[in-house]
Amino acid sequence: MITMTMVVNSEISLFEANIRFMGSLLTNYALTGDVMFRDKAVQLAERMLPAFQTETGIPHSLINLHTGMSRNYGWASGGCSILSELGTMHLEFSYLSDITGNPVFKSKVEHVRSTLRSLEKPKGLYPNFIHPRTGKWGLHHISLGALGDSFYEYLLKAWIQSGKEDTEAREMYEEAINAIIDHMIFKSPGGLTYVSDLKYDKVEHKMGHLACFAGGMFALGAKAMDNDESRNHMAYAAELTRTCHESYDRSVTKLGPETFHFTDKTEAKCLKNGEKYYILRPETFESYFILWRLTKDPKYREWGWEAVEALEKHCRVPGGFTGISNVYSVDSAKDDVQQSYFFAETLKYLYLLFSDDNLISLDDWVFNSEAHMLPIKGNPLYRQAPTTL
Ligand code: DMJ
Repeated sequence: MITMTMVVNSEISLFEANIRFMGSLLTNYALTGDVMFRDKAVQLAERMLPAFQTETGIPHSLINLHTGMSRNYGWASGGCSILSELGTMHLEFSYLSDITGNPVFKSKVEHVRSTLRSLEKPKGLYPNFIHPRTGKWGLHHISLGALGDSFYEYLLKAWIQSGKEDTEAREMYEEAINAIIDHMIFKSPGGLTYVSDLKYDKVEHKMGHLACFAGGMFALGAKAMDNDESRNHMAYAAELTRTCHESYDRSVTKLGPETFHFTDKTEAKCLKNGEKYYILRPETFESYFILWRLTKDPKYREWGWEAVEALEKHCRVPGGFTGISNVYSVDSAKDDVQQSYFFAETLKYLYLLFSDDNLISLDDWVFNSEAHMLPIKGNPLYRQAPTTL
């Protein structure tokens, strides 16, 4: 059969192409066994590979899939690559090698990870920026939210996905999370636990909505590690998720702002006008879902239902769902954008929160950063290529 491939001649984000397009192709292959999905994933990955052709092997952020030209954003600390982007390729590229028998994809992401591992880290923390030519850190901005988030998520999930064989991933996860616990987690005077951004030694005392995935990550890590640390990590999971719920509960719409601050006077509320928006993000519901599955505490379903009602009330419009610009106003302006992650993640996590545990069991699947499910080794749907067995 002759197939024709049209490749758009413009730049796209390597990270977004990976988590959204690659992730969904791989999930569809796992679920159906239809090689069309696997082969499309290979075509896409081969066109993404030139982004890794840098002096260090650390990929650029942007790639033109037609020409193979790649580069970084100018705003990213003098042309650096971004931690959450370069560190969020591992699940997909590693799985693609396993289902095709072609080691090239896995070798790229393994090299990125071992490069990161070999670097000296400030207080054991990973800055958000690294230069792909020099292999040196850029600005020492550190975050479990924007620009950092899914790097940590993928360390843990790579270990889980590998059937716990990938011990490098586990060690790096544990080291990174312990450094985060030591330097970035705080408790407010009102008793709310939050994970703050750091700029060098300066603590920002704010949490981004994106960082609300961390409750689920700590919980998943606690369950997978099953050791002396687990109880502690589970407590952080519950506390961080409660704080994210508070950021929703303290608004009139019962939806959470993009960032929320902790000062002497205010806790878990946004103090900056330009950051009071809610753009249909999933992270808080992702944590409700994982914590529900692992604890069976009914409050997570109650909180999830509050969210469903708030989405219906404030975000539903005749054509679908929209973001809003101010969660503290009942008649906020709407942004008229229905993000694709609303379907891939937000609705999926809310649906799974109210489903039986055996629908996409956490024992058999890991979710990529866009909530596309990838099988864990040992799941019969892993479909490993015979040559890699
Ligand atoms: C999603 O595209 C992914 O979860 C990504 O990793 C960061 N967050 C957005 C949705 O908020």
